[in-house]
Amino acid sequence: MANAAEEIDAVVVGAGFSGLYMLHKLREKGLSVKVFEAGAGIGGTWYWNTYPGARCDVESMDYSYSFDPELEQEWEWTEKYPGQPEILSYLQHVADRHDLRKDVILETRVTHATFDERTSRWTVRTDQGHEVSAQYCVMATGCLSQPKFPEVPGLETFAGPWYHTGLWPKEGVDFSGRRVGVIGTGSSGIQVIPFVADEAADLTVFQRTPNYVLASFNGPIDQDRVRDTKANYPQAREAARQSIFGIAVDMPTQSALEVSDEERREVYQRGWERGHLNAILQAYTDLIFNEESNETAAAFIRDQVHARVNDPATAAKLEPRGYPYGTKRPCLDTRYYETFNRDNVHLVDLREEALVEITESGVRTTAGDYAFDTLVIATGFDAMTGAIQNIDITGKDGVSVRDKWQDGPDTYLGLALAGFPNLFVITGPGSPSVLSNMIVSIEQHVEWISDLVGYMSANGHSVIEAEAAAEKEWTEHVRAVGDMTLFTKADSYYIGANVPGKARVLMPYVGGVAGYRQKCEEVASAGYAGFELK
Ligand code: FAD
Ligand code: N01
Repeated sequence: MANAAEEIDAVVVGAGFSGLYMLHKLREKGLSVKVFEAGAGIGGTWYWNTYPGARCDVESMDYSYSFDPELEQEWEWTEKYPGQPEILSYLQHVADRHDLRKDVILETRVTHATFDERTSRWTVRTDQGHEVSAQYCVMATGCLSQPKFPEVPGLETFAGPWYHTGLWPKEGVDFSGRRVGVIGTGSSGIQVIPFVADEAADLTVFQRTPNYVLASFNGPIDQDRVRDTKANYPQAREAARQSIFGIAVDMPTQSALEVSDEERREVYQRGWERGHLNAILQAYTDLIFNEESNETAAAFIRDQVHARVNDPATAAKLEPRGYPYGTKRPCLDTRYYETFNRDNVHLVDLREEALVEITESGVRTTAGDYAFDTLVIATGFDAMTGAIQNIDITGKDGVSVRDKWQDGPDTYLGLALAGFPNLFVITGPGSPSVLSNMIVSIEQHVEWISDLVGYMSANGHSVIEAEAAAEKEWTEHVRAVGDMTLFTKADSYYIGANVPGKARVLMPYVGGVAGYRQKCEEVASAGYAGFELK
């Protein structure tokens, strides 16, 4: 345990991709750093989400750090889309390679961070009794790290075991011979369901909103792709940085409505066969802006559901409808739809019979009771703001982040908050964040923050704070760009709709990774325009 009020240069909260790289970069600048991590291991998302089937849906060659050129040459990914164990062992390897573990304090949750206006330092306290005073405080707390539970009563009364996908037990779960209920059909649900179905005697899936699920065509990594990428990694990384979603794709030039039905279908079919998150979404210029265009892609995906599910009535329930394609996070699957062809798998449509409560014996809907031995809760996360608001963060004038964000998370560039000097957020609301390949966004934020720290010490500054006017202007820009798209048409976690009472505001910046990056670079080269430095 650290000494009381130990003085260090920086505290980083969280030891996932963000926190580990932030530690590395701040150390390079000569800072003393401590990382606090609530989990018993490093890895963040890839430490917590150990449910069977957990994997990434950005290709492994792209979902990896670019900062260590030797590492990206040496590391051998085995699959097109790596599974959770492989990503976790990659992160563990990075931590060992850069000797990061010695500054990470595990099983320790930060509870309070308080800015002292007299000393211009942050006092950070943990649930293990640490009290640390630091010049900088970086929230690397993750956008999808605060689990969210179903809003119906009774989970605590359920007699059998239950498991949230984001808090999965490390020893695994044996479903054999059990009657299992799964609530939720987002990315986590669609990944875990086929594996539960393999083992369970009987599986019932409770679906509220059907998702647009594309086939991943996952498999052993293509060695030609590995050779090509490794031969051109700097260019490939730069192409990702200069893209919209942090994944390089050929940019479309036409509207979906400019081409014939036949041509469009061929393009969607080719996109489908690539097994790639954005191959269809970025096939035309206007799929995310124009409902009529979007519907052409949505209809194509619905047809694929019918092609994969034998029972037409079940396929009809699984068809994504009622919101534009891409406005909730689309999914890539392995065997998801085919799972509904099994005799031991049943689908309950919660739009026909709403969830009422969880009982001692199972799940009650408006249509009746379902009995289970085990429940899997795949209801997602209080995304983007949940983990930050879970900490008592108090800035100038005693204002807390919780108060400040009551009507939505205002930030400057998704990186800083007016009234909270020397506090930074990695992939915060107002940055591309969850709408991007997050490793590209994480690296950009970490490097921007560490450059800023270098600039401050080179210029004799010790305090930096986002100006309220710059924050307001950026927040308005984020919302204005969002309003040009279809993103606000779906009840997604992007707009906070999955958490009752949360402000309904589009949180990630939809202006694209490349444009956003340019804006951050312009701010830095103008001597950190929009910030006050002291
Ligand atoms: P995290 O990995 O979430 O790490 C944050 C850490 O902070 C956690 O370990 C948490 O315990 C810790 N923490 C939070 N609050 C506190 C506190 N108060 N005190 C101490 N510690 C705290 N993104 C993609 O781009 N592509 C993908 O394919 C993809 N797949 C995903 C699959 C799953 C199952 C999930 C859940 C997310 C996925 N993501 C994906 C998003 C993923 O979260 C990011 O890619 C990335 O791993 C985030 O890294 P991070 O370090 O920012 O946050
Ligand atoms: O969470 P989600 P997730 N009653 O919010 C349902 C990343 N990720 O953990 O849509 C009944 O997407 C909810 O229904 P609805 C990725 O960024 C990536 O699956 O709100 N149902 C939905 O079906 C992803 O987007 C991978 O109507 C309730 C589900 O639960 C993010 O993490 C894998 C309910 C929640 O879906 C989160 O994914 C896993 C209620 N009260 C995660 N509350 C990859 O493949 C919620 N639901 C890369």
